[in-house]
Amino acid sequence: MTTPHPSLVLTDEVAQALGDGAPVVALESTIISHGMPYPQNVEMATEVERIIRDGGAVPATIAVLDGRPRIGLDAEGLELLATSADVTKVSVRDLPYVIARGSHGATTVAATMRLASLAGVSVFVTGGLGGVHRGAAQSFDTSADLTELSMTNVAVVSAGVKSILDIGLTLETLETLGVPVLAYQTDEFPAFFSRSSGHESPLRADSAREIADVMVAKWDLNIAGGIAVVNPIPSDDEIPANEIDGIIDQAITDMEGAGIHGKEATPYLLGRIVEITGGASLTANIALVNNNARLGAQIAHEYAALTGPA
Ligand code: PSU
Ligand code: MN
Repeated sequence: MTTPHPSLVLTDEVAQALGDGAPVVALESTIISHGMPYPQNVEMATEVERIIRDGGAVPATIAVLDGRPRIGLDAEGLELLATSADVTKVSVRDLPYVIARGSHGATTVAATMRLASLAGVSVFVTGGLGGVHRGAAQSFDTSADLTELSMTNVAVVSAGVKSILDIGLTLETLETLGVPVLAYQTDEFPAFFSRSSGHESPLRADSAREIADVMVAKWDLNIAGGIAVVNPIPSDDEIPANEIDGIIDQAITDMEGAGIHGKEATPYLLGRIVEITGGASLTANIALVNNNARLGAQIAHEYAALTGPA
């Protein structure tokens, strides 16, 4: 096993599981603080941890509290992330700053991957990845999540990317960066709210064991970087592309009208979509995160079985 970096604060449960080589699943916190309204955010965070435990793995929600990177949180920590206005959105570039100032930060996919890797956690469950924004040829807005996937050895389970992004350009960029994209039990790359994006997935996997095999093969060859596992939202929960697309277009128009850009763009769009759909997008978002948690626990299980105890 990797000895966790000494600057990290692990819960006893996570430290014990990592020491035993038992399955651990990392979870991000931007989705809690900047991705969903209260109280659904803390309910989602609590439920996801329960699903991971039911799946026989230990959940490790990651954030920075009082300047300390935390690997695993208690109920009080989750509540603080869900309610406090003092929690900033933290991608990798922001980590040194919140740590140096002793403040609170909710970690994005990129920052969560980096801290998970420093702790020795190889599987991470989230809702949606960041990617290449529409209009990126002008704005250059490409999420640091993609850069991080190119260099940090963590498998990230998501429901794909939503069409607030340019899905085609996101897939092109992942190819350039050498990131395997494995669609779970489908040939198509999923579009978060909908199972269908119109883009074929580069690769497909039909079981958690097949995904764990790819993790082992990649890192055994010292090919640095993550693996994007994309798991389509369950059919019963999906919002069909033809319904959500117009809503997303509207949210982007509203964002441009409000002059919002940079790190505020994604949180604004997520919030606006919840407003326009009258909460339906939030229900779908929670369902897909839960679905990803079930798969993530299985992958962590298979990976631990292949890599053995410490
Ligand atoms: N997409 C979602 N929900 C989210 C995010 C993205 O559907 O909560 C969050 C994740 O934390 C992701 C971050 O890592 O937004 C990407 O932000 P940016 O585009 O600023 O890199
Ligand atoms: Mn951005």
